[in-house]
Amino acid sequence: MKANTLAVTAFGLWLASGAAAQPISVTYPVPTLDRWVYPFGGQPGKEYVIPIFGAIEIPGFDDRDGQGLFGFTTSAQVPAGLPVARYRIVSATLTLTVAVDNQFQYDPTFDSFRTVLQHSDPLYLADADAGKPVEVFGVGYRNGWTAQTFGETSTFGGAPIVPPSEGARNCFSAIFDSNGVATDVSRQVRQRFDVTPMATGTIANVAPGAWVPVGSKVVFDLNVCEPTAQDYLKKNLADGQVRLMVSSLFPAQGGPDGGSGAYSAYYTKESPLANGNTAKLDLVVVVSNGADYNNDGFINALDYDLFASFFEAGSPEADYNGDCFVNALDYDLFASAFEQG
Ligand SMILES: [Ca+2]
Ligand SMILES: [Ca+2]
Ligand SMILES: [Ca+2]
Ligand SMILES: [Ca+2]
Repeated sequence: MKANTLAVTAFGLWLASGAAAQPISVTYPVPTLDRWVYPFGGQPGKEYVIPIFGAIEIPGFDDRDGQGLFGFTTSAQVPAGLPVARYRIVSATLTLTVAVDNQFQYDPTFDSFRTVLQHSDPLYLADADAGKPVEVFGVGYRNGWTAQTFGETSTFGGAPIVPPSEGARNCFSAIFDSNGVATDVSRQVRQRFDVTPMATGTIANVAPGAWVPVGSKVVFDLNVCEPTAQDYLKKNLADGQVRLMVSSLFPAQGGPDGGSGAYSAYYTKESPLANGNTAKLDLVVVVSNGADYNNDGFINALDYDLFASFFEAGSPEADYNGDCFVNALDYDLFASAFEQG
């Protein structure tokens, strides 16, 4: 009986404090998995470092050749399994630590695929700044693999388009359409299209074009305002894990100047030197109760009034779909959820 009384009291307090869902901040200092996605990795998932590089227009290899998969299990702090519309990502930041000293030049800005074509190619465009950006994407899968089945040590790929490994990777850097369908961008140079990543890595205290010291933090502040990125991350939270793929067109082979050993590499959780230097994810998310906007357990006029007051104020609490704008689309989505009860 006493337990019941306590429960009723707690519920009463919760009722009295009914308010819009508040953002929660979570830091994941160590990934659940980190994995070099490279066809010739000897011990997938167990590497001490993950080198990120390209094999530009080299038959048998993807342009984005050495990629890095980073995963973080989120379900203990952010409840999984809810309808995706219940999640809103306010910010998401991946941080990696550079494991090699002065081995690549810092480029914090977009480079077209045209900058890594051969000089003789009619589409070739000179790179306006030294280095290539290091970029982060959502993760796509092929050959029946999914985020649920592909693990840290799973096999790299299936049957290649061109042997030994072109177009074959089981998980890849991807862009997504409005339905969440993934396109592999690993062969974007030979397929001739530019891509917009979720983020480009930035480094404090290193000037663009400078060689990057070991231990530098590369920070990827994900563009959560971009709807396909927001949707990807919502689905990830509903699945209970956030997975990101880091890749770059730094040419280890190929490219206009034949490639070089100038590319970046990052510590993994397996590295003896990784203490405090593993991949880290910082999230700020809102988990709402849908149309029960004041979280009092009922859907009624109080919810409509609360949403409308935020909407009229143009406040972020009324950004129902998480695209960083408060507009008629949000009103429609809320109204639809409200009507469905
Ligand atoms: Ca690992
Ligand atoms: Ca550049
Ligand atoms: Ca309510
Ligand atoms: Ca919106």
